[in-house]
Amino acid sequence: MFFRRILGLLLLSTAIPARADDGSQAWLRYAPITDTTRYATLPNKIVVLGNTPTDLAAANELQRGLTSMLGRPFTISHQTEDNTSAIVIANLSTLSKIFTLSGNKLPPESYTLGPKTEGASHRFIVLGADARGELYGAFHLLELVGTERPIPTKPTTGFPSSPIRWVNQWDNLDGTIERGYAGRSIFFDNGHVRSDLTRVHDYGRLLASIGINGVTVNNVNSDLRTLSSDMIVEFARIADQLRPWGVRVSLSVDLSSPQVVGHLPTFDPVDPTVIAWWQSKVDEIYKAIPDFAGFVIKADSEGRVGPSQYHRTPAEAANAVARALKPHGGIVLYRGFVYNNHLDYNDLKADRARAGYDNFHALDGKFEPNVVIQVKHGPIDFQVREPVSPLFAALQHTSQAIELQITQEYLGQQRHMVFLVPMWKSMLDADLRANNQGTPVKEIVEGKSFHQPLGGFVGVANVGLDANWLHHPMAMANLYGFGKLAWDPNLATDQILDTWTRLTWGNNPTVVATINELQRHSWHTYEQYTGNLGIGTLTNILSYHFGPGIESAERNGWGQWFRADAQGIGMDRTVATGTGYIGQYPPELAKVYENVNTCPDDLLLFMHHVPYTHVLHDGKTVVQYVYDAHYEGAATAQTYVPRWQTLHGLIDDDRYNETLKLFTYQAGHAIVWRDAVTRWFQKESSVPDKQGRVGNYPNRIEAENMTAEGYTPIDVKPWETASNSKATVCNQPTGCTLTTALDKPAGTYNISVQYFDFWSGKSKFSLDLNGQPIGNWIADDTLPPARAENQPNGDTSTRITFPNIILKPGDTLTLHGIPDNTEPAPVDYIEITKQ
Ligand code: GCV
Repeated sequence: MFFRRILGLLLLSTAIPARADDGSQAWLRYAPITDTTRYATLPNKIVVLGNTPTDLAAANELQRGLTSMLGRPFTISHQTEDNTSAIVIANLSTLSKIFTLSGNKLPPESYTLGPKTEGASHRFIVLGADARGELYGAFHLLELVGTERPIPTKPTTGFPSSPIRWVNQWDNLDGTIERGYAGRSIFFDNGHVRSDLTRVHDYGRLLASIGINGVTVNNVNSDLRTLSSDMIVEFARIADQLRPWGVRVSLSVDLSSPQVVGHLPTFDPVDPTVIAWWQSKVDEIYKAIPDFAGFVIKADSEGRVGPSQYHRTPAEAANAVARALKPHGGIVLYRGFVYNNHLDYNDLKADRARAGYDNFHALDGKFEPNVVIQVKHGPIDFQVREPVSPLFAALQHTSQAIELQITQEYLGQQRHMVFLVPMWKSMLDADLRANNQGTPVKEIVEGKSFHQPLGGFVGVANVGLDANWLHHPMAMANLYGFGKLAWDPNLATDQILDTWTRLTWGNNPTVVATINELQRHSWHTYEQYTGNLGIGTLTNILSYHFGPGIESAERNGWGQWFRADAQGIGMDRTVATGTGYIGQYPPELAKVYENVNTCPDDLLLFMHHVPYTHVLHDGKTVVQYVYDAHYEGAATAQTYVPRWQTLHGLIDDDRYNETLKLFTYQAGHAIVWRDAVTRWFQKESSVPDKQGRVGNYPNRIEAENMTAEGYTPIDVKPWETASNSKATVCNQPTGCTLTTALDKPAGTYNISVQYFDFWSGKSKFSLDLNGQPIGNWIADDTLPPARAENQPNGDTSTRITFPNIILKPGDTLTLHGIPDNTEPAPVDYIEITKQ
């Protein structure tokens, strides 16, 4: 008896392990909450008045979520007389079955939540303007319970900011995803729609829970078979999966389709045969997909054909397609991302940033009402920092949607944690001062500023088959945050973050505070170690947009230039002496940017060419700022692992370990970035780092300076992506060794090995101290994430660290490497730091 009590006490005092979690439920985990009493007034019965798949989805979701979170069974009934005490799910038309509605005017897709008590009957009403509104109301109620917040005590209404709240997926029909970093497509495989669309159904649920109402399922670089009759039948299967969730399918289409698919001699958008083709093709689509949302069009951009081939304008092309969609209620999202990628670097007036405005502003007012121009948030391409696109202010008679990128193409590809809501908020809140009035971007795209009928938000999501959708557990905050901002761009960053964290990781205060704090500044940190002062992400833009590759941006036709030379750096975009880009902004804002003294420092190098010694508002020179920011950012990235480790045991092991691995990787890669960028600036500017850090690494032993058996040194390209610009490689199948004698004072150290991990092989490594093993590992990470990369450079450089190693003078350290396939067990350096 006594022992049993002791055992019981022991069991009670042991933390209950969190349940296993593969991340697939994201923020819809419905984990049991601790204080269920405050929801005691929610009746156990759910009465759903309608019978459409969306009505039922709302009821099932409430049942599933409330049962799981509150730990008592909820039942679903369709009997209206059963509603004496019930949660009633209804919309404006179904509710009239039990109540007389007087003057209910809910905007489309909105909801009202609240109790309604009459005598002994206690009802909690989830009233949607329509079926989608019911669903959004149900998810809102579940969110309140999941975050342990009070539920409404009087009717509370929620409504979306704008009608377009879409995600784009850049999925190819073969199953790959352009700029996708979380596995293969959930939609396609091997040229067809997948037979098993379970994940698509689950994706619809996730999207509905954050108010998204449309998905463009295929890449904007559209496969030319997209509009073939066979494919349309297949796309209809995707639409069937998403329909219950109120999510409509749209397609990216290539403007040459009338010619390629329809076999017409032309695709000239004003040709009558082409117009007729679009009409019959659209009619065919609506037969298969009655709620089809419309088309996204990328044309005259990055090798895609377009109306310019026939000397037609984007308006003529967009309108031809839009007129075909109009009778069915469909829309065209025509992308503003039209630019020439063969610019002349020697032309000092050439400027890619000008392209959006130059191509579209004269067309303002010439588009059909069901055309929306989809504008990337900045004028270049989702860099770590850009000004907001001036096109938003220039289109005052045209509906617009802002395109934001959830997939982290230039922002660490879901191997670095970068919480993007603060960046998006800065774009949405940016006040362009069009017509000398307050015109924040969010109000322009909502259609408010210029009284446009349509508008909204498009997020490039690129989820994949990885169980947790985006690969990095933290990255899901971006998908969630995108939906929340599209619903209400006035929501505060902290509110979005805190809600996501609670729903995803639980309400434990330590967990919530730690994760919120990790995420909150992560964009700033990433900016610090990848590209400062508006210069852009200094990544290899000719390759995977992942690791550092600084000069790749210069001297080519892509126009992501920063025009560095020995004296200075930055694009002169002024009206006075530069490309004139600044003149595309409304005058009040242009005046701020034009003057180097009033231009905000974080956009300085985007707008101006300045000497490296130009003094910023905080008193630092440009070059010293770059050094300091990189050291500070990389140092912050080193704190992620120990901060995360404080959560061990407080969250499930699966997601704990997955995140720990990613933070460990990020810490190492942040150092690769730091060293590459700071060394490059020091070389280019010839201005040394005042703190003497750059190029001076006293704790490093370069691999090429160690005693080698079999290993040979090679030059790394670009030079800045390896320490001392060299790696050593082993071309002996049996393996090679690097040995060094240590002269460290006796003590406890961390030993890090910086090596390169290619896709093409799984080299084996082991590290010995005085012949005793410290550790061994296999270079089997799939880095860079997107594709195969088989060179030592900033994409493939990675590190492993062994902590708590006791050293004394005279120790001998030996690294063994065994190559695999075409990966020659490449090594950069070993770094030994005091614990
Ligand atoms: C889908 C950038 C990306 C491309 C992308 C393009 C676009 O250039 O690197 O992968 O193509 O933008 O948005 O169309």
